[in-house]
Amino acid sequence: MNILIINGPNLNMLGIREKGIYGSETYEDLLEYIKNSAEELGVNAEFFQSNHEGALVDAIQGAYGRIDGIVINPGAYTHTSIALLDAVKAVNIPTVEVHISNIYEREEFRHISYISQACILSIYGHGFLGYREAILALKEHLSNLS
Ligand code: CA2
Repeated sequence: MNILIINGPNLNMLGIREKGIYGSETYEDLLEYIKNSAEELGVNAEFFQSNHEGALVDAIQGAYGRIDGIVINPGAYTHTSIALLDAVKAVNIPTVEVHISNIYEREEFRHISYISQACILSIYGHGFLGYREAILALKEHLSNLS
């Protein structure tokens, strides 16, 4: 089972500022955590991070025919991007949305998630654990399909 983990803008800056919201661990720590989780859960994980909306769309399109499930934290594009929503709809790959923080308990502009409409599940406010939960949910979802 091949899973693509996509992280959007500024997630590469984790641990540098706003530690009260996102914690003090870095993006490299996050990758390490997801790699270990994926290994334990017996899935093959591939990683992509970009600060550019079009590059994120390209990564989703590039998953077509190759990847069984997507875990995506679109960062601030969550709240603005119809292009990312359309990309997930276009490839029709089971996708789980993850947010480290609880976007629904923060500023009102973070309460909208366009991509959630195309996702089988949205996980928010569980920190790094949310990524592990997302992989597990995809595993369950995909095993129910086969
Ligand atoms: O909670 C999440 O995972 C978010 O997707 C993180 C995004 C934010 O725009 C979303 O509303 C919620 C931000 C990514 C990290 O941004 C940083 C900001 C300052 C310092 C370090 C990272």
